[in-house]
Amino acid sequence: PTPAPEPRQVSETFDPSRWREVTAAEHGGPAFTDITYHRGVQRSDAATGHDLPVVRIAFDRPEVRNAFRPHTVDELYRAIDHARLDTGVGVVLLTGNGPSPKDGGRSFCSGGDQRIRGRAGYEYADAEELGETDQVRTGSSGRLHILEVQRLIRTMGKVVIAVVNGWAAGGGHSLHVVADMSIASREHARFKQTDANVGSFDGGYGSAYLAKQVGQKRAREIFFLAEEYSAQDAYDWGAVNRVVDHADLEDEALRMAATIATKSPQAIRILKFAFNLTDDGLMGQQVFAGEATRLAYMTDEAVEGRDSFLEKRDPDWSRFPHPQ
Ligand code: S0N
Repeated sequence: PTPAPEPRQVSETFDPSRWREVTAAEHGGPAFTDITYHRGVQRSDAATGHDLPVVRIAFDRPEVRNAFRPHTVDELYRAIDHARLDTGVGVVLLTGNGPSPKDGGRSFCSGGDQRIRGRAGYEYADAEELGETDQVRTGSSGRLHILEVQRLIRTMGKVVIAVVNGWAAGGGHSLHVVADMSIASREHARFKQTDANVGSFDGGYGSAYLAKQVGQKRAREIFFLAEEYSAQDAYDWGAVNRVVDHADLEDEALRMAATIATKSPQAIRILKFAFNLTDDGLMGQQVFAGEATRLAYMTDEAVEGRDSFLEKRDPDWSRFPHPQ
């Protein structure tokens, strides 16, 4: 096969020799403008384009600290969902490109773009910003659908790692909270929950699930004081898994992804849902129980149930034991 061209350098932490761009033709939608989407490639096999089971999805609005507008969220949802549906992908790295060309500031994500926040949510700027699919999906101008992305991350049977290269603020902080794991740049990761500064609040995973991670008192402090804290603070409080040198951030994230890829996909999937279950209430039970149903479908007993219906006869369960 023709070797894929090396992708453009989208970020200072990005190594183009380890990634190929997932093209619009491949993900089946319009080309992304607010995010970048890459698939990991085996370094030694880069010429043959041998894919690794990991993708890198990054906010690409560094001039506004990677704040998201509705269009960004549409793209983010599409890319994550594409990775969810790809059975060759086991791990999603979620990060932010940068630094900012304006002032060199680094950011993972600074949450909702406050410039276009309206009274009913975040508003699409104009018809041009709306892709065809967006128009079908929205039907109205105001959106708060970052919460849909949170639920997608939560309910997909793959591991999502937040690679925090700079600011994680507001809704960006919430995305790191909802990710399965977080890895942070020692020098540049900064955490700040600004929701209450701007009269916007994540009363779901961003706050209540954060409290499960760092404890009630600390979570309330993070929201009520909205102070800045470092990667080391986040690590000490149990909110991030690893703190690494900025230059090693994506290398280490890829190493984590490669390790996860050596494990049983089914075990990882079911463990993720098991970890989620009690915090997600009946939805957690539904997702976990769906796995039980999926596994049951693989048994002769379930096949007998289906076949008996299709063959218009009573099922014969006599071959199947009643487990103790
Ligand atoms: C990130 C901060 C702390 C960085 O500070 P720093 O380094 O001093 O940079 P600035 O000079 O402040 O910023 C550089 C340029 O970037 C623009 N900018 C930064 N953040 C945003 C933003 N969120 N929206 C729009 N523009 C942004 C600055 O204006 C500046 O531009 P110029 O150069 O032109 O002056 C600092 O920037 C900061 O505090 N940012 C704001 C963080 C914030 O409050 N975010 C919003 C919080 N709320 C949400 O995210 C809600 C999201 C949501 O949809 C939601 C809804 C319901 C339930 C849950 C959620 C949820 O997900 O949370």
